[in-house]
Amino acid sequence: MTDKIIAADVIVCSPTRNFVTLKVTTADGVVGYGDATLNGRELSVASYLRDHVAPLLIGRDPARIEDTWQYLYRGVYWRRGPVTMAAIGAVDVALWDIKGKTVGQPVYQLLGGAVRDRILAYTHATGWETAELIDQVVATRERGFLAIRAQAGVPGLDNVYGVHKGGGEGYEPAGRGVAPVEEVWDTDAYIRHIPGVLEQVREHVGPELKLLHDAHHRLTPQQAARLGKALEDVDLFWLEDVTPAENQDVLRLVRNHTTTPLAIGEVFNTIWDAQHLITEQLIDFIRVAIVHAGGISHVRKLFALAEVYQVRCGPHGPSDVSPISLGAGLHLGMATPNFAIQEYMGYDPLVSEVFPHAWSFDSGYLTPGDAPGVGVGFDEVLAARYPYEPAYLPVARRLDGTMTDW
Ligand code: EZ4
Ligand code: CO
Repeated sequence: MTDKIIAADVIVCSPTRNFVTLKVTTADGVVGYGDATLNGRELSVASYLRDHVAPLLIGRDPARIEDTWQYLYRGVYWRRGPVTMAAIGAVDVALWDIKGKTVGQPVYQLLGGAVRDRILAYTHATGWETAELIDQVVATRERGFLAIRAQAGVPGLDNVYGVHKGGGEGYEPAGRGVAPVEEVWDTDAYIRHIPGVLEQVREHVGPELKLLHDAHHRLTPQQAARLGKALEDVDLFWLEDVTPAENQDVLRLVRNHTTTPLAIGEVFNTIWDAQHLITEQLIDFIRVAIVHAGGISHVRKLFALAEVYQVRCGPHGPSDVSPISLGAGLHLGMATPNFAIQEYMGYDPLVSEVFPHAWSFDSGYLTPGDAPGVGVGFDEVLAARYPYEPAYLPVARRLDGTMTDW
């Protein structure tokens, strides 16, 4: 039996990039950690937690995880949205961490136990030119990856989503500074170029390697249908975020024209954002991350809904989802039958020093480890040496200057 919560502290740090961490402490000294990072809006979530949530946690029973979730979600008139749900997600993960540490079990054991031995992971390969991309895909496969997301430059464009211009690994879209970088984007040029690139990658690596691609919300329904069709021979594991998913019915048009599997959901915050896409079977993979959709308690329900409709789970896992959320997602993945793959961009070594973790990557697969709780720590002293620095995702304009989806 754990004593009541006596402290809930929010720490914003920037070891190479910004992270928001919630630290919940119980009267008998058990500490749970949750991730509340929302790229480019970190301080909003920190304020939501500090000013509105932390005072409500003091004196609560940390064992009542679902009740606390309901209290923070249903008990507040203004619901949903990324800021609110990231804050609730951080509390939820911290309480699962405390429960696991209290009973001396890794969280996946509390979720019903393992349904698999390890979790397939994919990472990113990028190349401005096709030859460079092929080199990177091959080098990434040599690091053990069995599934790789391939993104390429587009002739005529200076910036392309997912492509690190310096070459090689380490694509990080958020740029430091008080305002976002502005990029110029042309979907027509992208669609003309990318099928040929991905065909060459497939030809080079052979049929077995799982290849993925992210269109990052930039196509019209018709363009999406056409791209999906053009990529069928590439045999993608998935094509991600073809259209901005607020307008969900358009996926029916895309579906009717292509068998390329569709993945969506990294910007979703609740089960209700994905309900229609899942029950209408308009997607093949749901991509919500633990941190952005209310934590383990809520994402577990979403994944269970997906299971009913043969939609599989492939959560968002960029470097702006902290090692705490990645760990929490791996525990859920171990216990979720319809979990397919985890995105794993990896972290700068400094990030792993600030967040020492029991989870690990080996030969294409991630495992959460058997440390009690989530199994990710937080070195507050080291973190304090890297204070918050403003940083933002880019914005994009079309060739004629109108704003478009980045
Ligand atoms: O743009 O994490 O699939 N991965 C992605 C990411 C997102 C960033 C946003 O913060 O689309 O690169
Ligand atoms: Co994406």
